Amino acid sequence: MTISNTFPKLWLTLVAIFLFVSLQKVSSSHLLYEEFSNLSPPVIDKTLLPSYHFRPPRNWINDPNGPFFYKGIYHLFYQYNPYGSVWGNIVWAHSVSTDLINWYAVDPAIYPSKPFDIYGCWSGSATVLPGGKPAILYTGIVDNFKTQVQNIAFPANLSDPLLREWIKPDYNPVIASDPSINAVQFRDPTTAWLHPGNKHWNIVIGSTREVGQRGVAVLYRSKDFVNWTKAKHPLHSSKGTGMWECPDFFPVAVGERQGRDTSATGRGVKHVLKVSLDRTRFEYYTLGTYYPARDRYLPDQASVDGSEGLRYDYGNFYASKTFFDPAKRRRVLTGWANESDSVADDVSKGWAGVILIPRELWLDENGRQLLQWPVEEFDRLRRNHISVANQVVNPDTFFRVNGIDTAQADVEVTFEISSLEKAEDFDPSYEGDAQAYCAKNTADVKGEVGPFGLYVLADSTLRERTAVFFKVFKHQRKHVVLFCHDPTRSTKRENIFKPTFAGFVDVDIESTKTISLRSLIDHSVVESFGAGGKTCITSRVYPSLAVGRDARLFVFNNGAVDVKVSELNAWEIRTPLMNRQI
Ligand code: DQQ
Repeated sequence: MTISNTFPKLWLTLVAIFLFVSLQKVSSSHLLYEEFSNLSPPVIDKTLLPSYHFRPPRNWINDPNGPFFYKGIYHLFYQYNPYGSVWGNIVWAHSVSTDLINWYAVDPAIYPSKPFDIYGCWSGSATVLPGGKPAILYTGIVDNFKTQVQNIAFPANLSDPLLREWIKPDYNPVIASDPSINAVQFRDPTTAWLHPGNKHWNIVIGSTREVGQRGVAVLYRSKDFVNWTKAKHPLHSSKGTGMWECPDFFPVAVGERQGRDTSATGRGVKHVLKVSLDRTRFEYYTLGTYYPARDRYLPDQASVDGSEGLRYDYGNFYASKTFFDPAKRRRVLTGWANESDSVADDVSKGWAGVILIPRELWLDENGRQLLQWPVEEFDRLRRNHISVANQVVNPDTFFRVNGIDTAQADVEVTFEISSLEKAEDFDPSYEGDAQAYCAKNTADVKGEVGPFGLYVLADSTLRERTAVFFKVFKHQRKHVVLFCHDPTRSTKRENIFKPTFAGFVDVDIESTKTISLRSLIDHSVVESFGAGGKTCITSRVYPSLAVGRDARLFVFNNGAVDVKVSELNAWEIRTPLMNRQI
């Protein structure tokens, strides 16, 4: 046996021993495994490493931070552990791109070095000030993790389009909590917007109040971006939702796909408030109206303001952030997907976490929800196209989509339902809880209209497969469409968390009888867009057979009525430039 053969095994044994004795602590929303936060394996296990989703070559990442566009370049920062593949030692790593798909890494922009951030540089946002100067507001951790403050940082050299160096002025922190705020639950400042009346800058910071477990978006304002004053009332708060992490507040155009600058207000826009719920690890958003005269945001009556509310993504998607892209006049959304394997797996594979494909985001013409779609630049990675047309999938059958490798692929398919007559009645006890329904009625449970959809990352025998599917029900003289990700058979490996995720799809299936699906498949990531981006779901899966060239794609129908694939287009996806250091 050679030394190089022995080394990884020794390493794994060490990891197992450490894990056994590990004491895990909770630091903010992230579990802190102190022993592992500085452990990096000698060799990275790339078997299931995503190829085209944004990641550094190794180690842990979480929240996307402060995306913005400057002098022709997109900047993306993210929470990064430079020393290990579990959460800890967090810095703002920094990458740059001209197309949001190919990325170069530059040195971390912000890292603990000053009394006002010595225990950590946590999430925050960027604002491009008039005249084009970007500013970052981020949360600094002080006082032995017991206090969170807000700091500012500016580029050292504005003539460098890569903005490699950032300066944290000594007058930081610019915002400290006051006695009315819980100092350990006070973080993640938003991008600022200009108040249309008094021209003050406004931001909100996520927090919570003990009484009523109220999630709070604390409002601050400033004339000069440096001196900030807390407003008397929060911009918004909601009972029973707990700590609001990573709030995001921005306008969307009514009746138009084009994005709006974060400071746009007034007629022709609605506002969106998104929060990430520390308690459930899901996000929700409301659509509503911003009243600048009262400094308040009020969600529309129809917009559920709590953990049952609308989500960008009903799967593994958290700590998201949008920015306005002035180059293409669009609002772009970035989000983080965590791993769902074990901590021991993450330590031994040497990497954890991905940023999902940036999505363009706009208001649905029905005004009831947002729509999302991968940014158009992503399509440039497509190669080796195959298509299928007008293929009927009879009940209890499936067929393989041949001709391309599908471990790294993009699939678009439109299903046509032969008849809705037989649709089952929807059990009202699942009303508002698509996920509970799909957890019980997985893709293998035979139905009437569906389940039908795709098996992705499947092996040739279908022992491993992740099902992405729809099911249609009757409900109060209408039809209800359910969209699910079922990874319960995604791997033969044990000790992998395989949560089923699901959402309802707001479509008029009676009149169209068709529904579309797009799935981006990337080794251990499945990111799906139902009905043109009305309902999105992301899952992390860890196949052991359906790996690399052995990964297959199938279309299936486990319902009792025919479904036709009116059109299916699939492409292999090229690996883009992914964070080469410059
Ligand atoms: N992650 C950051 C916090 C934020 C949390 C720390 C959300 O600022 O609240 O890494 O994932």
